[in-house]
Amino acid sequence: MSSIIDTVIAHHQEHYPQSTDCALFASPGRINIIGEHIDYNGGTVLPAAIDKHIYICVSRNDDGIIRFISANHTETGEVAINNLYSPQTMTHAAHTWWVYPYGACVLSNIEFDYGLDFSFYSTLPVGAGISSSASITVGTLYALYSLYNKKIKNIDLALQAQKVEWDFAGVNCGIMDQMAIINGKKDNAIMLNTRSMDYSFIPVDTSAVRFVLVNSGVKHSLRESGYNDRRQECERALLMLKKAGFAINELCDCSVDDLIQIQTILPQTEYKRTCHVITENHRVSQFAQEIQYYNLSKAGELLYKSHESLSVYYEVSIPLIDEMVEWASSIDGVYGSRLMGGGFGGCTISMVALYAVEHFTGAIAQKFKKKENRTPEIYECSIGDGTRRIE
Ligand code: GAF
Repeated sequence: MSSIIDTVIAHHQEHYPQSTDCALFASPGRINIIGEHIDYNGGTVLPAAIDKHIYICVSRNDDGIIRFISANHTETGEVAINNLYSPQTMTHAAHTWWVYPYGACVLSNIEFDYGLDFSFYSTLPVGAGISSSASITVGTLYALYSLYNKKIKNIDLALQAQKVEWDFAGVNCGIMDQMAIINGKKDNAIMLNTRSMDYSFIPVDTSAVRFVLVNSGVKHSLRESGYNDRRQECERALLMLKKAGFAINELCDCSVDDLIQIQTILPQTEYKRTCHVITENHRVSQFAQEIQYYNLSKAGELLYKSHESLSVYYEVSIPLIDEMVEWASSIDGVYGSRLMGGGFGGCTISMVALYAVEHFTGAIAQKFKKKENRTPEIYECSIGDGTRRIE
């Protein structure tokens, strides 16, 4: 840890040589073990924070300007504290990486009485579906509240970060990523009911299994992908079902048994989306049970089923990711594998027996290289703590 801290602080001081004292925060990315595209349908999801982070270093300045620089982007951003809300800045920021920390500054409602120099340093790959945007937003909000000594509940901070995505980045995302990032706990997944926002921790036995991500290298952007379309399709399906007499508030209020009737009501596209949502919600509770009793093969089967549903019914996969899941299923020691996150690219997540991790990474890389003529990035994830201050 200490070498990364030194690197991050050195990076900050190199760009802000006048800074004497800086506060340092770490905000993790997240994996989602199961429960995809149901966090905006009132479903229960099972994500976890991981040991890859965006580091946020911040120091005060006397020029009344908030600056954003990043080791991972050449473009820099700045805005005067007395001009934070200017429509020009909002429009300009919308297409830059610093839209997230900027949106966090605006929505935090903090009355800035001095400027701030922010620097970001990421060990989280961007566009891989491991939530770098939620990580930077939650991390910036956390840093701001900490600097200004303001108390905020984790849930309220998560909701503010979600609103940054909605209002500043144009992505109508659910609440899973923000809640996983702020509430993360080492070696535990978070079973989150996205309607009540209640959650409990589910221990993950890291001496038995590992979650391994393989990056397709196809960048996924929620803004440009069909993410918002999927959300609208679900909203349409919900309206139609309510009109047809279903006493429900969210699609996840329906049970798997309702699907026979639902098929007679909804047009094909809306039915397919609903079918994924309802069955995925059911799979999450099944998965939690199986994993609790160490039925790893049965739990893994549910991951394959989740993938099939995402691909066939929710239509958010791409041929390369379908192939990657297929390859994973042919490798010894793999319990299950599926597309992870919003889809249309990004990573697969595979649940692999600890003894087989090395074999898995070698074998999948070989298959990938043979097909794509390039070596994929592979991340062996440890489950870690949520956003925190480190110095
Ligand atoms: C993205 C979104 F940000 C989440 O809210 C969630 O909907 C996920 O895609 C799909 O499960 O990560």
